Amino acid sequence: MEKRYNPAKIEPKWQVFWEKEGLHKAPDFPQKKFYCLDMFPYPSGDGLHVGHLRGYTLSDVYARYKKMQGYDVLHPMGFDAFGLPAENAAIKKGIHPAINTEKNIANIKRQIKMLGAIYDWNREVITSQPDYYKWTQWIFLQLFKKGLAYKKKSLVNWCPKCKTVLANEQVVSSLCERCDSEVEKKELEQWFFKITDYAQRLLDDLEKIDWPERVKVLQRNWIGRSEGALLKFSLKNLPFKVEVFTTRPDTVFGATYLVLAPEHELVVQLKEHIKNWPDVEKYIKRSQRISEIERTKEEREKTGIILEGILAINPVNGQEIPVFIADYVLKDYGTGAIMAVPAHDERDFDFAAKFGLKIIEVISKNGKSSSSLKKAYTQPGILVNSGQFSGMNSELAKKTIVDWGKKQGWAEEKTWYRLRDWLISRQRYWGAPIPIIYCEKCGIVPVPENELPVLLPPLKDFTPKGKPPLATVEEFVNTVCPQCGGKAQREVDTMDTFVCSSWYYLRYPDSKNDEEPFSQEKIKAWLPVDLYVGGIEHATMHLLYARFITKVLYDLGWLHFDEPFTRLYNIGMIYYKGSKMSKSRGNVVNPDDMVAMYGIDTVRLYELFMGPPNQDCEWSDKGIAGCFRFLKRAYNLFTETYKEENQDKELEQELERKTHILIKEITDDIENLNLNTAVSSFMEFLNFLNKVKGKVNKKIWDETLIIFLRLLAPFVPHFAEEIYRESGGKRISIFKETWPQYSEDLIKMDFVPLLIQVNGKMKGKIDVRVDLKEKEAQTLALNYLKEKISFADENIKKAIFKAEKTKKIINFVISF
Ligand code: ANZ
Ligand code: ZN
Repeated sequence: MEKRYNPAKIEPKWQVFWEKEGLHKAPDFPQKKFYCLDMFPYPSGDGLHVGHLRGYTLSDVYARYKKMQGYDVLHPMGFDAFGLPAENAAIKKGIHPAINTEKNIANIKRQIKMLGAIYDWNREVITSQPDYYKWTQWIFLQLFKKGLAYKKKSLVNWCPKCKTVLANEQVVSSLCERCDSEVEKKELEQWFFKITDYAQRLLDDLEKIDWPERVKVLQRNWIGRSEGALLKFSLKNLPFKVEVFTTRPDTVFGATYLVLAPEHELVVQLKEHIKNWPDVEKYIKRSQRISEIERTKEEREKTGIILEGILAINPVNGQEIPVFIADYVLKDYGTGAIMAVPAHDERDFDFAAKFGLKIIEVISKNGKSSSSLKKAYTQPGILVNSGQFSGMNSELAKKTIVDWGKKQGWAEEKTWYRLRDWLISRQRYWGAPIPIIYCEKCGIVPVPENELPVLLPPLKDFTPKGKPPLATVEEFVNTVCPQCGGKAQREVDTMDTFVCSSWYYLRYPDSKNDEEPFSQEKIKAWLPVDLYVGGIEHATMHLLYARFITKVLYDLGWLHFDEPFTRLYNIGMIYYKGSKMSKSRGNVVNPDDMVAMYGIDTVRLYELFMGPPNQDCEWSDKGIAGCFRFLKRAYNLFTETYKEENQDKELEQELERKTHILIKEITDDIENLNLNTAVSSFMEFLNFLNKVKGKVNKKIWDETLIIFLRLLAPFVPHFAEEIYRESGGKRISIFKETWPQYSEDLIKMDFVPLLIQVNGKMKGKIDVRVDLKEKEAQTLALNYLKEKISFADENIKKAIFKAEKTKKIINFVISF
């Protein structure tokens, strides 16, 4: 064995060995399975920085730990290779996206392999390859057959200069991200997936899964369930009705005007009755240029225009009220029209104040009406100025008024979801072609499954030019109808890459299957995913789409489960020199450099040691050097020959106890993914070992080191393998050894439960050491709370800590 710790010699050697021995291969049919998944990267040209490796290190520790516990572990990796970033990068460089993507994949794969993680590369999936996107197209067809994929005209962002549709993310304060021209709205036919059919299930089933509460909150808000009512207002002397969606039917007596979205169909239908049409038309044009986010900002100055000559009738009291169009009302939410109640809605209040409209108070705190309102009162209360309903509590009035309106035919209950159908078509080149054919006789015809994949044609010029790039390839477009054999044309749009990534976790267990997307037996053997690790930025889109596609395939009988990811863990971001680490900010730490300097085991250890893995952390050059020193010292301890000096029986006992405490701490920390505290425990333990060195019997010493090494193995696998094998380990690899067990008896008095409370209410319990100090208790409890419930440090007023003999209690007093 080398005298000095020399990672440059050790690490490549074991990586080659593991690969040669096939130690990372997952069986097709496991005995006891654990599926550990990372969010796969998209092959960016910038390569990975140390921030990306944080999650991959964490999942690898967990996967290796599970392996040592006797599980068969599936830990796969792949590339999310289609999509805009890849295409834009390729356009910029003037390299074809296929070539550019391949090059980037090679580089990122090299970097990931550097980590020495137990990925089973035999199962790799690359979404831009035909053997994968064939099945993405197959999934599209399943949805199409079920009526869950449909085509509809929809308003999209259109850049008149680049002549292309832009995603919302490409519109920066209503300008095109690339050329800075004003973005317009244009109506185009688009493909959608009907995710709205699953809104309620997507909401309900959040209860079934072990996910961070903040992700659940984000999904709940994104789905946005609102309970309310549809109310119909007639127009005076006209055969039209305006239907509005409201969550506050209790305020209908205070509705003093109506507002339609500028794009509402009725506006054009009313054209000949609108006396100020030219001005109205101008306003409509202008509002088309403003993004939805802009339009709904609370603080934005309200704009709008009255529809002269049009009056609506409030069904509750027959009052005639004016009708406006205004851009704070959105076309795609509710019915695209509202009853405005300025006394109880802030936006309506601002609007009414600006246009001098009537403000009628109908809800008051105490049941007495006040002389003048200075701002909208949005709380519940008692009805006033509301005819026979005055005096009623507003919650009860919601139901009572709707029941009354139901009998008279102008009201009905309605639950509205903010979630919209998923727009999946892109007028772009670098994506999976949508497998649809248009026949003059038969209309929309799906490509037969046995003709998949519809191959993406090789294209030299794929820059967007006003029509989708695929429309320029005649051999691609012109085809025959699979139904009647007549002339037909192919769909020229491609799919959103989120479709590719919505099902990739189903492909890994059977990634080479050419007959089916996956065999059901292999899926039964491996899924659902037991642990899914990735960034919080995917809280809504990707994670919601994946849940949706899983549910659809479950309903179709392809899957035996309807939630894909049993446990989710979010990795925090890495900051460096004060800001988020990124190529564009120029503050990137390249893992290649770090590996050259310290070796990968040090990098791995530091990635974990930096701080709680689910929180943002600052990279520190000193910190990583400290981890390197730890490994050097540990290496010396493991490799030097042990000399027994004077034996101390008491120390021997203490060492044994401390070792068992360490086993428990590391096991619990890995289970809870508190890997930073695990690394601290290793460091403390090493200090203790150095203190007792020579004073304990060699047998005890050796046994202790064996345990220590096994506990370290998932964290620093090359280091552990080197020492294990070079000091005569019996098995082919330390990862074939078992995970150490602790004796409850030995550590009994060392752990007590820490009860975690918020405002006196129990929120959870964790085991902690008897000698835990107040500050550590606070940190541990805070981490726990952040993971389990949404919890912000700012709200903490104080923390009260109590240490008793058999338990400890920490109570956070918070205010909102
Ligand atoms: C009358 C009213 C009175 C309202 C009141 C609120 C307070 P959530 O909870 O987010 O679903 N609304 C409905 N459709 C809209 C649209 N297309 N664009 C903009 N606003 C719209 O919000 C529902 C409320 O948002 C509805 O209830 C409606 O205003 C408004 F004291 O109706 B309300
Ligand atoms: Zn046909």
